[in-house]
Amino acid sequence: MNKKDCFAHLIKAPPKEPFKKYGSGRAPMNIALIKYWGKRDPDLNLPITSSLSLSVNLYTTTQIELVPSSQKDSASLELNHLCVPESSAFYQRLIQFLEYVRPPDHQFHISTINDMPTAAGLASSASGFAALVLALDDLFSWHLPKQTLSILARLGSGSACRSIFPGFVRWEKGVRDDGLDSFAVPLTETWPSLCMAFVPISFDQKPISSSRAMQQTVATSPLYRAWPAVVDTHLLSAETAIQQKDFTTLGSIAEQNALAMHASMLTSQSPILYWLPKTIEVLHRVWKTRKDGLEVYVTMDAGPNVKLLFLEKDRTALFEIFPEAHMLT
Ligand code: 2P0
Repeated sequence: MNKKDCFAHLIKAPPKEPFKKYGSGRAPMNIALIKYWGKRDPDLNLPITSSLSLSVNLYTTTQIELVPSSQKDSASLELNHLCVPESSAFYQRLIQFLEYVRPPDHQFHISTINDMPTAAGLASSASGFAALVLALDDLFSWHLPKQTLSILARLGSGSACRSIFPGFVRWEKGVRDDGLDSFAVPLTETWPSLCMAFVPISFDQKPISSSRAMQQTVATSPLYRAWPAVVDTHLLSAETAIQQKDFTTLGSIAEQNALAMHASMLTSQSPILYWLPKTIEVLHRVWKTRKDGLEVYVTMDAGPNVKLLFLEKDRTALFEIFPEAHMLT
């Protein structure tokens, strides 16, 4: 099954007129505690391993409008009230996705507002595609189950399938070639005193997209061979730690998982290193803080920025050591 067949299978009947004029959707950004790194199918964004994330308090809100082609000859896209040029990768990626659902003789106008910087390693493609799918569900009155919306979001960007849900979310890798069993599932546990903060390092464009970086790591890193088994172990330990509210275990596992992911990319050909000198300074500050008795752990994604994990009781002390941090939860 290719992407087009997946859309046809999941949406069943094509949308029928009269359409609503507008649809809207809002979805949280998510940060993986156990990372998705590597695809078994790059077209359908099917992962090699399952992953586990926490949805945070930053959102993408998207409004989508359907306009007859007689009034508009191509789609238009606004991001944070600014027009996105048709030549940009962001425009192309979104519009390609929308082609699978565009009714004949109509064009879309999309307006999207991000709480967070775009393409800065503080991933907004996850909340972006999740909000877009929710807006389409509203526009076309599909009333699809969350599981199906999660699969549709995955077809836009892998990690977007997790942003359909709040709280802790596990993305089941699935085993089917068509990916119909690869979707996110929310965990029942909540942990209000668990905090995540963001330490900004750089908002420059990434040197290599996460999609390309994943492919290169899978194809060339000798360490990647160990990754699937490492993730299976980390997932089990992390979910047990969440159930038992065992912060030491959850923080240690999340930090080790992120470092293992970066180690696998560093050993790919050619090496991929998203970190900047300031990233390493923050890592050393975290490890010193922990040695001094304040329990804080890091996680990092495909970018130089650092996320901190800590408990609410340590928040004031933590912000004295990391005054540049911003709360995410
Ligand atoms: C994650 N990342 O689990 C991992 C950790 C980055 C590092 O998912 O190609 O934008 O759209 O499926 O989801 C970023 O990759 O990649 C990501 P595509 P995506 O959050």
